[in-house]
Parts: sequence; structure tokens; C-alpha cells
Amino acid sequence: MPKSMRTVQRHILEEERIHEQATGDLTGLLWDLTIAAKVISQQVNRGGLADIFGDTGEANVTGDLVRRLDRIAQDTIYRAMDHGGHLCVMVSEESPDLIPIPKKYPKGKYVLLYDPLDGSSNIEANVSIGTIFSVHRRISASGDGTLEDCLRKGSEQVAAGYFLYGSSTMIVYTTGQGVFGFTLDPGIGEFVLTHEWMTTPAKGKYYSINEGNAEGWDEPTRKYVEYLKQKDPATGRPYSLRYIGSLVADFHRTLLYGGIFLYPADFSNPQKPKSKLRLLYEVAPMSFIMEQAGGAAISGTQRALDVQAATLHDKVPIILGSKQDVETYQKFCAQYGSGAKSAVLTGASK
Ligand code: AHM
Ligand code: MG
Repeated sequence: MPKSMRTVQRHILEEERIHEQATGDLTGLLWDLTIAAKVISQQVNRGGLADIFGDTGEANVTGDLVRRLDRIAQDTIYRAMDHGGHLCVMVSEESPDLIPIPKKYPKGKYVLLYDPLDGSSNIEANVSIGTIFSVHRRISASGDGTLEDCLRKGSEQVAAGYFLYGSSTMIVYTTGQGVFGFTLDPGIGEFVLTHEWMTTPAKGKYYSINEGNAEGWDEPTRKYVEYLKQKDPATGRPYSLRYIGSLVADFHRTLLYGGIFLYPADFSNPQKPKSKLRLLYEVAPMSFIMEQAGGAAISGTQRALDVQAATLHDKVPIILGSKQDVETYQKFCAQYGSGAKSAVLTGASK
């Protein structure tokens, strides 16, 4: 039984009251998002019972196959968010361009960037997947939101979070004043506060990386992972590997248990290094949450939240998790020279 019966709506409302100038717009926006997530959660839970598995036969802007459930999640969020009057524009990992707010609806002061269904290649295997969101205040004066409203640094986010569709459905979010987690109680259809002031341990016991990509890693990453496999004097054991291949699930575990998650650049072709995770829909929101939970997040050699987006679908390296673990990785970068810097921005490379 959770200690309090505070719903996510109540919590957001109380947080907003702290700010004198608050208009209730952010509360409304996050509220609408939770409704979309309940719909998506229901679809995900039905799994093989509903006709939702399989591909649409199309590829998205960064070349990934679009699954049917990706499309359902994308449409659900759009339909929940287009008419609330809180947004001036949206962008999604699944859409090549800006998603405008229909003419008939009022335009608001916020911008929503989202990954409708992250980790969707795991759907058929019943592995935890999620929705990731990032909210910015618009910089344009009025009317339709612009590209400049969307191409931002993570440090400018006013809110970020994710929904995890796992053994239970959760929302974890921050507005820059700590991290809070709520679990969907299916009996009452409400997200109820279960994780207050979430913090990540200063040092962990797990590392999370796709080791199949080791051939393309730079020297510091290779040396660092070798080091993790040696006995840690603090525990008398090496770090344990945990990798699901579903960012929300890998991130959630790292947030709770500590340790480090890495998706470094791939230098298989040194002339054209590649990254996998998207700056605006994955890296920036997760980095905001991790920093708010007392952890750290870097991209190449810089703080991930300081990376400026150049295009809507930039992909960048990301290393995040417990502060001490990220600092140790940075020491390896300093010692073995980081080639990662050149791969900070790789555009929408496939
Ligand atoms: P997606 O947004 O198309 O689902 O792809 C992102 C996913 C992340 O969830 C996960 O961290 C990563 O891709 C796994 O990649 P890989 O299979 O290369 O390890
Ligand atoms: Mg994704």
C-alpha cells in the first residue's frame, strides 16, 4: 500500500502553486499526457490479444522500422495534446517535421517533444517499453511554434519524464525540483505517488551497454569497460552487466539502483562516427531527470544538457548514471584521450 494517496494530478498542481506566476498550463499539459499514457498502457497490456503487433512497413526519419504500436502511440499522444491550448507545436521521434497545432485550436506557451514508444523493437517479447517526453517554454512570441522553439539545449527544459509500461505502469517526472514517481493503480485508473524525491546512489554495481558494439568503441570506453570487469575494491566483485535494450527500462533501473548506462558513439568508420540515441527525445529528457536525481549525464566530453540541437533528429552519445561512476568514466577519457568529442553531433545520420 502506498503511504499517501496523492495522485499525479494533485502533485503537479501543488508543485505549480509554489510558482506565483503559474497559470496552470503546465499542470494541464502534464495532465493530458497522463491520459494519453493510460490509453497506450492499455494497448500495450493487451499485447497479443489486440491486433497491434507487427510493422507498418514504413521506416521513420532515422531509418527505423515503424511498428504498428509506435503509430498507435504517436496518434494517441497527438490526439490528447492537440486541443488543450497549452502547446504551440509538437515534435516526435516518429515525425520528420514539426507537428503543428490545428488552426481551430488556441496556441499555448509550451513545446512538447516526445518519443511515443521507446524500445518498440521489444514489444513482441513482452519487455518493458516506454514513452519519453520533454517540455520547453516557447521562445517565439505567439502563433504557431517554430523550429527555433524546438532546437534547444536540454538545460532549458521546464519538465521532462517518462512512462514505463512494465510489470506496472509508472510515470517518473521532474520540473526541476526533484524527481517523483507514480504507479498506475489499474483499479482506480489513477497514477498514485509511490516514489518521492527519487535519488540515484552515488555509486552503483551495474553497467549497461550494448557490448555487441564493442568493436566501434573509442579507446576510453574500451578501457573503462575492461576496468569494470575487474574486482571493485569497494565490493570485492566486478560490476555486473545489465542491458535490456529498452532505454526507459535500462534508465529506470539505473536511476533506482545506481551504476552507469552508456550508448557511446560508434567509430567503426572513424571518418563518420555515428550515434544511436536522439538528443531531443531521449538524451535531453533522461539527462535532466538523472541530474535532478543527483546523478550525472555527459555526451562526448560535455554535460549532456549543454548540447545544442542542430536538427530535430540529432543523435548523440550518452553516458549517464551515478555521479562517481560517470566521473570515473571521465577520468578514462582524460587518460586515454577522447575521440568522442568529434561525435557529439552526428545529425540525423542513420
Ligand atoms: P527506438 O526509439 O527506435 O525504440 O530505439 C531506441 C532504443 C532504446 O530504447 C535503446 O536504449 C536502444 O535503442 C537499444 O539499441 P541497441 O539495440 O542498438 O542496443
Ligand atoms: Mg526511442
